[in-house]
Amino acid sequence: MSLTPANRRSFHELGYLILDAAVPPDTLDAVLHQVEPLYPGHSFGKGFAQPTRTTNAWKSCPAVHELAVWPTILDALHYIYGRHPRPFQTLNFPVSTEQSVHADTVHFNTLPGGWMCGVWVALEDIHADSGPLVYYPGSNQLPESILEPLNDDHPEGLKGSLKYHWHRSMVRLGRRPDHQDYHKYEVDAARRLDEFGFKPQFGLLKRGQALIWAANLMHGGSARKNPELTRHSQVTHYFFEGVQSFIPVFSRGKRLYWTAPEYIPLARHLAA
Ligand SMILES: O=C(O)CCC(=O)C(=O)O
Repeated sequence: MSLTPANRRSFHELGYLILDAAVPPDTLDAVLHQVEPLYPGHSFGKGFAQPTRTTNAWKSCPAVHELAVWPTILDALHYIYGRHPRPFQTLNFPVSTEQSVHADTVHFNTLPGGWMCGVWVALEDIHADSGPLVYYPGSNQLPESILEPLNDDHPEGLKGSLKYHWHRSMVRLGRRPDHQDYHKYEVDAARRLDEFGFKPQFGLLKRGQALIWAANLMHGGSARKNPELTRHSQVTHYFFEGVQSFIPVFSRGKRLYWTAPEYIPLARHLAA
């Protein structure tokens, strides 16, 4: 699929773009097959599958690596950003994470700003009841959130339950619950979406389609209406050449928490 200037403008305005990534079915099957053993003790058909993700499977699964550096995707990113993309993390999900709505700018950010994106690839046709990706077109234009000013600006009534919610959400994220303010961010994100009247859209993608999201686009995993359904997908996160990266949730004021990501090699096939 060749993109047009209109696609590029639309991406920067709305914060997302759906692309036919033209990945052959054999490659998508190979991803599914190779990540399966990385979900130990899974129970896709019975309630909540744990874990809901495996991180950086590209290191051991050649097909995950191949999808992370798939030429159609890299070319699309180069076209819409005008710089070479540099993949730095893969996530594979067997089901919806039900992860609260957030923008990646609180997890990964760059200097100069805005040079990060995520690409979510459907490994199967996505059913409306499986908990599709949810995203809020245009929310990428909101000012970026930072965690510190959120301290104590939430209603009193929420305080008792904050710790519990924050713990749950961090466990769902596959992280240790050690960012004390994270749930306050989620509460604030939901409040801002509501206040500015952003409407959700759901990623009912066909197998092999990809949704590119801008770093500041609000998105998450919607609720699984039918827990019997799988929702296999792969997300790859990218920075772009020539930028420095940091982790906002670990940064304090002007003291940014710089990172040196382990970039995913662009050569398509890993040595055996
Ligand atoms: O696919 C999902 O369930 C959520 C993915 C997500 O929000 C993310 O990777 O940042």
